[in-house]
Amino acid sequence: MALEVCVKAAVGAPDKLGDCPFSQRVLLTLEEKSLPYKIHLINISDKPQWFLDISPQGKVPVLKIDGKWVSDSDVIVGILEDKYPEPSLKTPPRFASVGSQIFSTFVAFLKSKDSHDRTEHALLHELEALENHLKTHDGPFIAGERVTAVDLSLAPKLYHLEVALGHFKSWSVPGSLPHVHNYMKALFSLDSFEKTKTEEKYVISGWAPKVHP
Ligand SMILES: N[C@@H](CCC(=O)N[C@@H](CS)C(=O)NCC(=O)O)C(=O)O
Repeated sequence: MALEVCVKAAVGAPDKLGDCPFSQRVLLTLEEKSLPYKIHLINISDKPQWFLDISPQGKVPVLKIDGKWVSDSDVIVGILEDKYPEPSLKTPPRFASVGSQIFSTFVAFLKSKDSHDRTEHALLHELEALENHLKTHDGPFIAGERVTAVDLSLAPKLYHLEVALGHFKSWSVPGSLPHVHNYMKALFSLDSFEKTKTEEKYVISGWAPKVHP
C-alpha cells in the first residue's frame, strides 16, 4: 500500500509546500530512504474535515502507513526506520540530542521584542554547543560521514533559523562558528533537502503572523 503524507501548505499559497519543519523532516526521511509517497498539502487555517478525522489534534505531519494514519514526526520517523531499515538513518543514542534546544531558542529569539532579554544569548549558547560538537567529531554530519535522523530533524530548523532571523532581525549565524556554517551548507545541499525545502518567501509568510501577531 502506497505511503501518503499530509504536510503543511504555504500560508497564502495553499498549492505550495509550507513552512513546517516537522513536515519537512518526514519528507526528508522518505526521500533519504527512497520511498515513494503521495503528498497532501493541508491549509492549516482552513483544515478539511477528512484531515480532522485522521488527525484529531489537527496537526501535520501525518503519515498513512499500512492503511493507518500516524501523527507526530518523532513517531513517524521511528516507524519508518523500523519498517524500512535500509538505508539506516539511526543516530547513535549518544548523539541523538545534539542541537535539540536550537529550535526552541531560535523561536524565542525570533518572537522577542526586548533586545535586552537573554533570548539571543540562549540561542548563541546552543549554536556554540553545536559548533563544539562538530569541531571535536568527524563530520560532515553529527554522527560522521553519513546523514542520520538527527541531521534530518535539524536541517529544516536551521533553514528556518537562517531565513527567518535574516528577514525579521537582520541576524545571521556568527562567522565565529565556521563548523556550524559548513554543517548548514552540507545539509542544505543534500538532494533530499533541495527536493523538499520550502521556498524562502513561504518560510517568511509562515512566520510573519507569529512575529507580528
Ligand atoms: N510534535 C509535532 C509537532 C507538529 C506541529 O507542531 N505541526 C504544526 C505545523 S509546523 C501544526 O500542524 N500546526 C497546526 C495547528 O496547531 O493547528 C511533530 O513533531 O510532528
